Amino acid sequence: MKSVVAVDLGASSGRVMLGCLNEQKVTLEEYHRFKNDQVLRNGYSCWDLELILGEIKIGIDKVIKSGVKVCSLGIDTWGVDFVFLDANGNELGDYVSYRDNRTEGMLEKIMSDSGLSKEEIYFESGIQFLSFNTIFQLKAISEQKPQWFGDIDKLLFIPDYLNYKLSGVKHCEYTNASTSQLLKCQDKTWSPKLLEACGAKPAWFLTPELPSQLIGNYDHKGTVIPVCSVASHDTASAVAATPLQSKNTAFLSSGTWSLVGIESDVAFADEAAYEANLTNEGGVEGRYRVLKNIMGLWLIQRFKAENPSLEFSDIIQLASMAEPFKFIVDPNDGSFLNPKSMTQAIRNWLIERNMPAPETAAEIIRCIYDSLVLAYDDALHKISTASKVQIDELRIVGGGVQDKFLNQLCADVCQISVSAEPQEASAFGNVVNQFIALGDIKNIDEARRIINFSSNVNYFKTSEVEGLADIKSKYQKII
Ligand code: ADP
Ligand code: LRH
Repeated sequence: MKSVVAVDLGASSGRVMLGCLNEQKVTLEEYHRFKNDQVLRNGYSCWDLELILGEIKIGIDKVIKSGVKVCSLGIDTWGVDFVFLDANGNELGDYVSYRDNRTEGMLEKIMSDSGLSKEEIYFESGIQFLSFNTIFQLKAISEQKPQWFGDIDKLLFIPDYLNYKLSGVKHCEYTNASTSQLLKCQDKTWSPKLLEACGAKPAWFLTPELPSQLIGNYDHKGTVIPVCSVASHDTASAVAATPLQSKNTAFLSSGTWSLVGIESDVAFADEAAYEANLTNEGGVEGRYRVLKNIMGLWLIQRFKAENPSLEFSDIIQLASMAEPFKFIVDPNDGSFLNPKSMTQAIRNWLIERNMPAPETAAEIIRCIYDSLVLAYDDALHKISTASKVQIDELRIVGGGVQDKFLNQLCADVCQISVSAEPQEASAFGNVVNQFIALGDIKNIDEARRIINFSSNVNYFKTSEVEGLADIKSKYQKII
């Protein structure tokens, strides 16, 4: 049996897991879990990276103390965010999170200053427009904090930065870098014109490299553990661990964000893909993750934070009691990205459009669930139309697989067969990427077979929803 440590940082929590490969079965054991809350620093919504690094070390320490021999460790995190280093390798500026509103209006500013059109940016990068992509964060800094640009030697994305803090090695991993909207989609190298458009210098960036590489060592009080660069975008690791049955199986990575998409050997970045705002993020083995970001269970998380007495089981029970499809919002509206109160944001969204608003907790929760699954259905249609790939099955992975009500609603509204598992998909993906680097698993196809064999898969068959066509056309009118 061989063991590796996977550090998986999601927007809601971080975990340190031990992954073991034993006779073609891979298992995960959680050693440490901690909350990941944003903090306000100098007026910015930031990640507490010092605390996160401390928690990662605590987790690794727990594994080492258990006496297990660890062959390597890997880190995956959310995308787009980064840290600047000066020539001495010291951090510059705050660790600002993608939920900070500093990027408002930056697409327009880039277009007017650089002369690039929205289409040109899309066709070059193949990446969907999300207000917080790295390209817009860099433009925001060049406008609002140009002094931060003065001393920059390197820009490291969060997982590369954490690897650097553990090993001292600066590296750039491709899947996370791809979320920046600064890479050329086809050749996977930095785009000089997109870098220039946001005021960044090519010298700040290291060459993006495919995952599954041992890059350095972490010396923990004399115990040396090799550091592996895995598919360091958490969604790339989650998709790597998704046992897709065929090219016609779509994935839904269901966590703080809901990422709905397909895996493809080719990118889709033409007119149709632009119209659908599809993204072509980097995947393992140089593949593409053709997907759409949906605001996801963040909506539930924020509602839950406002109602701390409610457990997830209470939330699911309340949802099942409320009248379905009575209140529907566009869950991807920017007003839900970081509102003070999610309840109020949902109510306001409807009131501002002269529509009746939910009153009770059950109605708010049901509104979130219904709106999310309608967004999944819309995304599946758009992806299928733009890629011309027929989608006949959906595999759900991530923390959301625990929500059987949501999985069933998804099968019913999308009218698609759903299978669900693994729950800790990003950690599994992280682990198998390491076993590939160590030579114990041949490739991702073999890894997926092992993961499927190791999981207790749940299946959700479609059932009929009364008036579904009308409900879907109502959704199309409001988005
Ligand atoms: P991330 O990695 O983005 O932090 P996760 O993949 O851990 O997110 O998923 C978190 C989500 O999983 C929560 O927001 C919640 O909706 C869902 N979840 C977590 N625990 C439960 C549970 N016991 N029952 C139902 N849903 C759950
Ligand atoms: C999910 C995720 C997603 C986006 C967002 C910023 O955790 O990585 O794929 O990139 O966070």
